[in-house]
Amino acid sequence: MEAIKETARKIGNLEIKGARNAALAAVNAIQVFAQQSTAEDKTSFLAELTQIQQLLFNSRETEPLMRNALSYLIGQIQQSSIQKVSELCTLLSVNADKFLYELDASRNYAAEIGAKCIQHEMTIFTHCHSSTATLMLLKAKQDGKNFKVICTETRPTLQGRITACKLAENDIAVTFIVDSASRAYVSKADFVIVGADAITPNGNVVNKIGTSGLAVLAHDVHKPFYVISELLKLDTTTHYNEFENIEQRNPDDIWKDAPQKINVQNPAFDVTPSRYIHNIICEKGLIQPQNVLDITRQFYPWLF
Ligand code: RUB
Repeated sequence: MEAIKETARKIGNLEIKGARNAALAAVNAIQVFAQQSTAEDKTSFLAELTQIQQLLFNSRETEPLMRNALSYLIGQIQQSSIQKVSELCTLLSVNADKFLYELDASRNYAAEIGAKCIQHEMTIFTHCHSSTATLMLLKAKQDGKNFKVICTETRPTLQGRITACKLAENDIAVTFIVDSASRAYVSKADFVIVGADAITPNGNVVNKIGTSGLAVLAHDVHKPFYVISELLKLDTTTHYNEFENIEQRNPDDIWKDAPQKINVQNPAFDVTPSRYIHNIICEKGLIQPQNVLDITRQFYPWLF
């Protein structure tokens, strides 16, 4: 349980960043836990898994990929006719490996499809650090495309630097700007690409704070705004128009020791309405955001 608490702590305090990395860490943690479980029967094994699931869920509010991954793995244990704990542990481990393999394949497909949207001499604008959007840019480079990227620093925790360094290491020309310079630079770009933390059933996208403003800017200057994401970031808990919970982070990230009378707020994410999103680039191709629910239901029926 200590290792699980440590993973939850790292996800919560952003030592582990990004939706995908949080999900991978959570799946790895539950896999390791299962191998060490001392539960004597299926009921107590499931009780342990539920406790772990809650701990990890609570580490980050806005991470449906992590929630979907854990719910899938625990659901498979619940539905299994196996009773012996050692066999259930093997089942969980095998399913976790398979899940991670398929998640990787989904990200690769999406990145390959996205890379095809990049033409020679284009300028692409991105925000924050999405491992999926970065992979798409790297694949375009591997395909021999010559293009430039404009990247925001992404206040307050500056994940844009991770993106900029990864691109520069791979000889992609990168221009780094403060977030407030975005308006001038979006108009120089051919399109905007961002990742996603969550997609709601009506096709809205939750991503790093500042994303929705960029989408409105892109719309204003008639530039396509794309989101790249695995379909498993769909958040079915917002199915009946409930609002996505937006994680509030530590105000110290913005202004450490601010005068007490100042109310410093640090929302981690914002919601981009589907009407501003040109396409979601996912493992099944370029889709209209409004179709995300039907397509996800078709390929991942277990999510519903
Ligand atoms: C990261 C962020 C990323 C998404 C998608 O924010 O908003 O765009 O998580 O990333 P934070 P990926 O660093 O605060 O978690 O494509 O890697 O899943």
